[in-house]
Amino acid sequence: MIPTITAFERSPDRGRGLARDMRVRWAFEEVGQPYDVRLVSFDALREPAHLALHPFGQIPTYQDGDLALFESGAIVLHIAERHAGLLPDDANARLRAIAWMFAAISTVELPILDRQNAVVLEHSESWHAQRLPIVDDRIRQRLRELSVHLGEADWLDGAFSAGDLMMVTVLRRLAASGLLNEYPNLAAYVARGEARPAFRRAFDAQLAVFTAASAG
Ligand code: GTB
Repeated sequence: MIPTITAFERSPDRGRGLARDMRVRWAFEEVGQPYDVRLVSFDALREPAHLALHPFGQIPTYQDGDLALFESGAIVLHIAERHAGLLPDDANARLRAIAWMFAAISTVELPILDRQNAVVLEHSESWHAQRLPIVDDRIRQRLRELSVHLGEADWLDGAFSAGDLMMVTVLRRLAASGLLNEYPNLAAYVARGEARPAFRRAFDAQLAVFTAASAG
C-alpha cells in the first residue's frame, strides 16, 4: 500500500518548498518509499473530512491503511522508523537523532515562526519596527548556538539523519531574512541538504504542483 499525504493545492510559498509537506516528501525520497499526494484547498482544510484527519485543519496529513497521522515531525519519525536510511542503528545515536528532530521543531523553529508572524501579520502595527530586531536577535541566539555545535562537521551528529532533514527544512524558512548568511557554516549546511538528490526530487515534485496550479 502506498501512503498518501496531503499538501496545498496552491501553496502560498509559490513553490519554494517551505510548506511542511516538503519535509515529509523529502523523508519519503530519502528512504525510497513511493507516496501519493492528495491536494487540498484552504476551504477543504476546514471541512469535517479533513478535520477528522487533522484536528487543527492543516497540512500535512499521512494515511496508510488504518493509520492516520498529523504533525510533520511525527510523520517523518514514523517514516524514519519504518525504513532504513534516516536513523542510525546504534540505539543511543538513534535517540540523539530524534532529539535533533525535536530541537529543530521546538527550539529552533519557534523563534523563526515568530518572525514569520511578525512580518506577515504585524507589519502594519506601530511597534513592528521595534519588535522585529528583538525577534531577529532571538533567532540569532539559536543560530549562534547551532553554528557552534555544527562547527566544521557536515551534519549534526555523524551521518545525515532525520534530525538534519528537519533542521534543514526549518532553517530554509530564513532564506528571505538574510539571517542565515551571518553564519556561513549553517548556510553551507543548508546548501548541503538541498544538494541531496532526495531533496531535489521532493522539491521538484512540490514545485510541479505549484506550476500546474498557476498554469491552470
Ligand atoms: N506543527 C504542524 C506540522 O509540523 O505539521 C504545523 C502544520 C502547518 O503549520 N501547516 C500549515 C497549514 O496547513 C502549512 S505549512 N496552514 C493552514 C492553516 O493553518 O490554515 C506552513 C507554511 C505556510 C506557508 C508558508 N509560506 O508561504 O512560505 C510556509 C509555511
